[in-house]
Amino acid sequence: MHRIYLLLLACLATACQAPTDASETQSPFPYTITENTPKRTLSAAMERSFHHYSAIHPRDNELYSQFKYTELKGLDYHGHDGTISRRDPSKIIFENGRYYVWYTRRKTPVIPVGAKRAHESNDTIPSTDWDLAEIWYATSEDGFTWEEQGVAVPRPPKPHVGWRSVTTTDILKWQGKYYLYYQGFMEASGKRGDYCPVTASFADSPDGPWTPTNRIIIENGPEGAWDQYAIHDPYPLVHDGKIYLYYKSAFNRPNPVWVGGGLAIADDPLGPFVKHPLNPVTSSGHEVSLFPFKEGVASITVKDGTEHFTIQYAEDWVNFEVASICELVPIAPGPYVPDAFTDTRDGQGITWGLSHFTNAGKNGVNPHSILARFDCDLSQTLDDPRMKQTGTYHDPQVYFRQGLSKQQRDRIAQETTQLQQAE
Ligand code: AAL
Repeated sequence: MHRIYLLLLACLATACQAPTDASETQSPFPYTITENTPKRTLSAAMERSFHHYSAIHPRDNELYSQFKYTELKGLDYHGHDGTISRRDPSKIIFENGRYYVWYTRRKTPVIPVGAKRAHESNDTIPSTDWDLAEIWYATSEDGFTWEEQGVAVPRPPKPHVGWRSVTTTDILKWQGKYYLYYQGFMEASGKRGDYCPVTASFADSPDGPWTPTNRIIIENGPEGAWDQYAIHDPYPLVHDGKIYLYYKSAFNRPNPVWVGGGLAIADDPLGPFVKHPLNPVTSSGHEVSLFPFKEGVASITVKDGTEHFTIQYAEDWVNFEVASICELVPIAPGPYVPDAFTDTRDGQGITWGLSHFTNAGKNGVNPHSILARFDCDLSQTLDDPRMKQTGTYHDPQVYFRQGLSKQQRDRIAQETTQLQQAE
């Protein structure tokens, strides 16, 4: 009996091994792909192409897109001297015949000193680009020219949550009322870290007036938890008759920092929000941006982590898989999501939104951020082949600007010297 078990185990082990050489058992991979091609023994890469992604060619992948950018008109940046900054745009909504967006606006007499010098900040000197900031809003008839309407949520007086800075907001429309969720800083960002909880304000109109709750809506995690310090980028959507609020936290310091996304769910816009036991539900990205797509939710995964610059998809709104790999992905995207609050089971996707650039000051001089518009085809309804191409060609200067440091040049010179000496 023992011998049979060993034989069975050997067969099982062989069958489970990834095929390394099927050449003697199958014809060469065909020039023209047919419906039979995916049935052959495939390499790992072709296995992913046929069985992981939704289409074998980016052109046919509804969750792949290029991104096109347009400079906005109508917003003043004081000559880009660094004293005015606009960043971290919310989702965009369409109400009263126009588009609305909310964002972090900093207007300070001097430029930020930087997180590392946060101890030098005070009531007028900001530590970071989002310190001493407020939530402002703007409207637009066409999505390209925007008119700043004014402050939506000012900084509240001490000791209310957000007295130091209110930043990085997003919008929820729920049963005819409007809610703004945002980071509420109680100390200058950078003093201990970029530490804050999330609070909220509500209004009967997108034009306000906004009533602050003056309380924490999404608590920091317990001591030792991944989200114990930072609850960033609150991003609400409506699903399954509830508010699905995604957020970001950064963890694992002082080891290599991880940026991950969490999910908190509530029946009422002001909570209580219950954090998902599988948090963090995303492993990469930075700012949080998602949209309902078909029966699930898709996420735009920005610049950090092993799966940065991907569009991801979770049919269950929790477990995300990479749906495509993209380039020039918008930073801090605030998309126009027509079905963000409709509790849809057939999310239509997105075609545009606003994002930001945090290096608007040239070469680090006068650091500040600007808002910009992005366009894409991550939509079931749009079919724009020009958005589905791969291979964006940049001016060579774009590459040359990512130059070697002095240390890297020295290392290369040393390697060359060692080669010459070894001859
Ligand atoms: C942004 C967001 C949060 C961070 C800072 C301002 O990109 O992730 O809002 O706190 O940077």
